[in-house]
Amino acid sequence: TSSFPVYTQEEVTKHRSLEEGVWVTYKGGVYDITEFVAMHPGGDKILLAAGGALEPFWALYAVHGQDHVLDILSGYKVGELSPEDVKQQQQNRDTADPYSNDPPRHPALSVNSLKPFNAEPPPALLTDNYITPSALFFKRNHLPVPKVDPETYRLEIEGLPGGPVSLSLEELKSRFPKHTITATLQCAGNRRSEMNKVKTVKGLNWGIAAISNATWSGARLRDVLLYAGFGPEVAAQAKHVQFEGLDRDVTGTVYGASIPLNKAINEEGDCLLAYEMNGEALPADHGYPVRAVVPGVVGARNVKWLGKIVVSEEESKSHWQQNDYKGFSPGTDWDTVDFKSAPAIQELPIQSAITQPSEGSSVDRSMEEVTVKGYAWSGGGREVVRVDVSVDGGKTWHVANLQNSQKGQGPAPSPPPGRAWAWKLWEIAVPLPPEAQELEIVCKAVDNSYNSQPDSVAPIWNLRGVLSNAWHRVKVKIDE
Ligand code: MTE
Ligand code: MO
Repeated sequence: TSSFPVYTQEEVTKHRSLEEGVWVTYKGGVYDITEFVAMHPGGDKILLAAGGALEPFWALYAVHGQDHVLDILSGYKVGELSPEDVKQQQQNRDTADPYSNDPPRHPALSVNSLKPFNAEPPPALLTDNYITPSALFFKRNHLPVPKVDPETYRLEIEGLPGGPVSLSLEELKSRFPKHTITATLQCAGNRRSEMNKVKTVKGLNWGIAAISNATWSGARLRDVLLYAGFGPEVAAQAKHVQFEGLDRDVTGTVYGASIPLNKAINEEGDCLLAYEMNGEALPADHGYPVRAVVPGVVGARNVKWLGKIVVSEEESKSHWQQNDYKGFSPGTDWDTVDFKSAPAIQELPIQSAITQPSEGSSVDRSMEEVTVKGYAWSGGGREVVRVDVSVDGGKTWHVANLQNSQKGQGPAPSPPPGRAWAWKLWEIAVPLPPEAQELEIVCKAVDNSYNSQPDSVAPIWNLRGVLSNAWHRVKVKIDE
């Protein structure tokens, strides 16, 4: 039994402003979060829940439903919700799960968050195939998967002199040549868990597999923009191409991002409005029926369930372009961070990681060598030219063998300069050092601009845990 007063929903509903107080309910409790909202810039999103239940919001942003948030909330408890109202809420909830349209997923995925769905494949599976099977491709959704009817789907294109243009899926497929590229997508938060070990960061705790490689087919973004009226007079003014998704939050805000105009319009940019992934229609989780594929650029700009393209002098105004997916100094904290002061991440830095063996596993001394496998990739179309592997923590190094195609198919021809969009898998057998009882396996990659990875995490730590690309290290025991 609790000592808190009991409130009806009607009473709670009266508190929905900073002046009247901001009350919310959560699991039958009533909370006065006025102080919390006033203290937290951006906490105003929570005002939308004011006077009502937090649950539908946490269903949308389940990643916030973490223990520390519950701890914070408990400090603001002022009462209990009346039992009749609790029952009513439960009934509403059962019929209003915004995630009820989400597709089934492969059980092998390791799930970081269910609602929205975020998951990565087990590292050892990741590098079994040069092309990641779509079911195992990492999935990064900020919102529920929208239901899109291919018959009524329209892609709107705005910001060009002839006025808005609207294309059906059929038109997108039939009016423009179909172009196919192999491109790796990587989330800005890949390997965030390693930053978390240095000092807590905000975001999904990704391991090393928020990266995958697929073939993508569709219309060239360039062809579609030219068709829609892009010309020299636009080029003189516009600087960005904005994308809007059809996925939306409870307030109707859609996912959005933008890329530089040059990347979108350049013949060698290879940007696609993709309707196929690995030779099949895009799966629901990957943007059915159409997504932007912006090769060499951070996952966040590869907008899924693409509904609108806007050619503009300005970047996307979306939260994810303006106030997220930016890098900062290790010295910048949540009190001092100014998101306006840093550019939005576009091209990603050089990256590599070890997928085999796994941390804490062991190798048998009688094997005499250890086989190490992994992936390497760089942003901006820069080609990985070398991967160095050490089994003694970085004292001595060996050069790994690079693979740029599916095994058994022979090496693919080298991509044209500046257009290496796909990762390389690598592998090497290193002799076991005679005296060692434990190995510290390390990898680092080099791209054709001779960019290399930093040796440790701390100097690149940042509060959002993005751009985590230090040498990857894995400790393995030797069984005598
Ligand atoms: N597009 C929409 N419409 N909504 C999203 O939540 N997530 C972005 C991007 N495009 C997202 C989106 C992010 S952060 C990443 S890393 C990639 O999609 C992930 O693509 P995938 O799920 O196909 O791997
Ligand atoms: Mo991402």
